[in-house]
Amino acid sequence: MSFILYPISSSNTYTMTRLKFLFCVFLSAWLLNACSSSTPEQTKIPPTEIKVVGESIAELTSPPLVPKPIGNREATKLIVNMEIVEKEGTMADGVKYLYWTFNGTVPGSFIRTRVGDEVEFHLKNHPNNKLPHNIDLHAVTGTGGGAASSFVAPGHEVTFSFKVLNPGLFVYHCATAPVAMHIANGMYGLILVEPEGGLPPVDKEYYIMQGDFYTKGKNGDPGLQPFDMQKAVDERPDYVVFNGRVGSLTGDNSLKAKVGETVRLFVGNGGPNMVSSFHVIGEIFDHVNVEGGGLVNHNVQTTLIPAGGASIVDFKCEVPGTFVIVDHSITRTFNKGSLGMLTVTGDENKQIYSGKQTEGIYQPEGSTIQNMPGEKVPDAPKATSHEERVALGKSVFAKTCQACHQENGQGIPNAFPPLAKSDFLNADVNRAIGVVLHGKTGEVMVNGAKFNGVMPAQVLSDEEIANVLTFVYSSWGNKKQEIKPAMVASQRAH
Ligand code: HEC
Ligand SMILES: [Cu+2]
Repeated sequence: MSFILYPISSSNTYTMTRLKFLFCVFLSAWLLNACSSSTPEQTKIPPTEIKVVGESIAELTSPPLVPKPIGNREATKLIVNMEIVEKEGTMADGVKYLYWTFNGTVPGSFIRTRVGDEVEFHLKNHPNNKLPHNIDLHAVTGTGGGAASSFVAPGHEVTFSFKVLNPGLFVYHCATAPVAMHIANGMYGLILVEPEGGLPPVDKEYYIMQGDFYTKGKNGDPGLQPFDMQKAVDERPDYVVFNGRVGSLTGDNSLKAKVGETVRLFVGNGGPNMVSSFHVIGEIFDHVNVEGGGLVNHNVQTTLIPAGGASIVDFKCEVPGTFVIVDHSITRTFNKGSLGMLTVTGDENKQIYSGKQTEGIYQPEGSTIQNMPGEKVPDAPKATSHEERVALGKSVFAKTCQACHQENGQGIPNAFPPLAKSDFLNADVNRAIGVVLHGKTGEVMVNGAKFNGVMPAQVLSDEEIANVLTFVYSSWGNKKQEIKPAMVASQRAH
């Protein structure tokens, strides 16, 4: 947390002038000329009249990097050289995709300007490309954001100029028909327009852009995957990712910072369709330039980034750890790829975050006895017959297993495997006892379907485990076996 004033809007001085003016009008009704002695406010130069000094070539960077801050430099003529490249790349392990790119990356190069700059944009379409393209920059005031003037065939270059009038973080994208296809193939990026005097300094700045991808095959299907227009029309993406691919910001690619540093993320959403619920797990944004504009919000958990929109967020890294960057529309994160990481190194601060202090057993709803580790499990009634064991086991099942495996043992696809007619269960009794005793993680195949979840170890007595498994084995088409407490005891000893 910090409380620096945080304007990106250069209209703040204007607002102040107005307020002061109204204040004066109000006051002067009571005290004649009370304000007349004050010198006239230094009036802000309208952006259209900001003088351009000299000329320079824009520094462009590939994600997740951004060019260095503008700081106090005067408005200038800024030359931007952008090359369109159609090229094959990796969407995920074993999955290839033919990307269409601005400067060879998805998202395209980051462009950093300041209000009043006169941008001379050179757009080149590589001769090996198959298609014409163009660019629509949301920072442009003018028809099509430059699209009409920038339409360019393979092997050609076009030039157009614009003056940047509004500070903020803006998306650029290709706008050649079919637009959805050009965007879906990766043709988007960000252009930052800094206000007069620049943004408040921070220690680290990074560039992240979300995009949704539509492939002929399902998520994970290997090989070169062509674009699927119908899925795009239906808004059913197979991949929702940061920076063009699964894993662009994880492991070795994760963003880095040190404890004590402030981090600013320039976050865009290329879409073409999905709206992002942008969140960093374990951090709170100290400032958010809402929608990339001049409105600054504070203390924000999740910020909404529209398709074709952006946001600037920053926060201070107070404690070390891995902070997971997500679209909080969470199946996208865990099933479609929108997961990144920020690794913060440095000293712990136990006052801000203690880490794990104690651990007890927590069982989900419908569960049984809550025992602390080492506590004795209470005695359960002893069954004297198979039928009695089934009856007792049924109530253990209802209290303990049903929440996950469901009332008739049918499970839930992709989450909890079935116990009804389970080939895995019926193949090996001791293994099944082991699963209940010790829990289970990792991949498991049940009746031809893959599961990869976590079954917590069950805190039950030998008697109860014998009962519940006897009930399970005697129900729903399973192989009618009685499990004796001694069998459980011998597995427990393993
Ligand atoms: C919190 C949810 C949860 C609870 C409660 C739970 N399980 Fe499971 N169970 C799972 C998951 C998830 C798996 C698959 C684990 C994996 O992917 O490795 C599983 C796997 C199994 C398997 C092996 C796979 C199969 O379908 O044959 C058996 C047997 C089993 N559980 C029995 C039980 C019994 C009996 C109980 C109650 C005493 C129970 N489970 C309670 C979630 C649960
Ligand atoms: Cu294009």
